[in-house]
Amino acid sequence: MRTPRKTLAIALTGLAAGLAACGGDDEKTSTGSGAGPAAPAKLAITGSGTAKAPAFEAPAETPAGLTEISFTNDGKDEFDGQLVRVDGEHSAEEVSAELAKAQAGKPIQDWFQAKGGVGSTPAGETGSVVQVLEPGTYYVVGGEGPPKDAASFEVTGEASDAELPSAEGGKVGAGEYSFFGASVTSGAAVEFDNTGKQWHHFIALQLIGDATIDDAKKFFANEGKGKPPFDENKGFDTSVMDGGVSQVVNDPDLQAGNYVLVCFLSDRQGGPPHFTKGMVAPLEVK
Ligand SMILES: [Cu+2]
Repeated sequence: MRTPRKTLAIALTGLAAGLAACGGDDEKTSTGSGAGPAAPAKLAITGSGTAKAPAFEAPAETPAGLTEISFTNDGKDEFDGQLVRVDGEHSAEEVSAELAKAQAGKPIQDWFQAKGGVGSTPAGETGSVVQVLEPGTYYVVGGEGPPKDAASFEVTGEASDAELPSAEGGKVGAGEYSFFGASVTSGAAVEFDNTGKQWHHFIALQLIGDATIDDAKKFFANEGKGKPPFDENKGFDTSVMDGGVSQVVNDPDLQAGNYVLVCFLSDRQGGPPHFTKGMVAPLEVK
């Protein structure tokens, strides 16, 4: 099961990720042309170890364009496979330093871009998303602490104007500072679209019984003290997406019911977390 409680604790301090060193092997697993909606390229990322010290592997390169990104968690705990694109040349150590700032809610350098990837994935399971990848150098980060081994890869070729496939389960958007789209369908792919300029993530927590959005707002405003109005074992989260990033999540862990959607991130320039600025909203899963 996913553990939103853990996600909540991590997310309250910023990006749920850390990075210590660049490693990974050069095994190539990507295929496909990367252009056109009919045949997305495939990018397979794996994680191992623990949430506090995860290790990641990724192919050395993958073509730009429409890409199905899978993240297989061969580790012992649940953690995510977050993609970070760096503008220019930046070492794993520099990426790690920016992540630490993000966790502290401090201003982040422009070259550090959160580019989606796969959200929290239970040990032994695989999650996948479809995105349009732009060229550049990427790192895979995730978990709760500095990875034992991070992975980096190149997205090669020209920028693509490919579009995401339509998602049968519906679409949810995010901007400054609200969510758009109040209902999605369980058991189907869902699009998550950041139309804003800030980074956001989508965390959905299933409300218990008659609990309301106001109960959730009070809980978050009270820094998560007391009994949560949502089920700790029924939730879903995306990776962190900078402005303009969107993705189709192939099989989000959303069961029929009423959820609260929340973003715990602060602006890239720092400041209060977004749930204090309006990013707490209802989501009906049908
Ligand atoms: Cu946000």
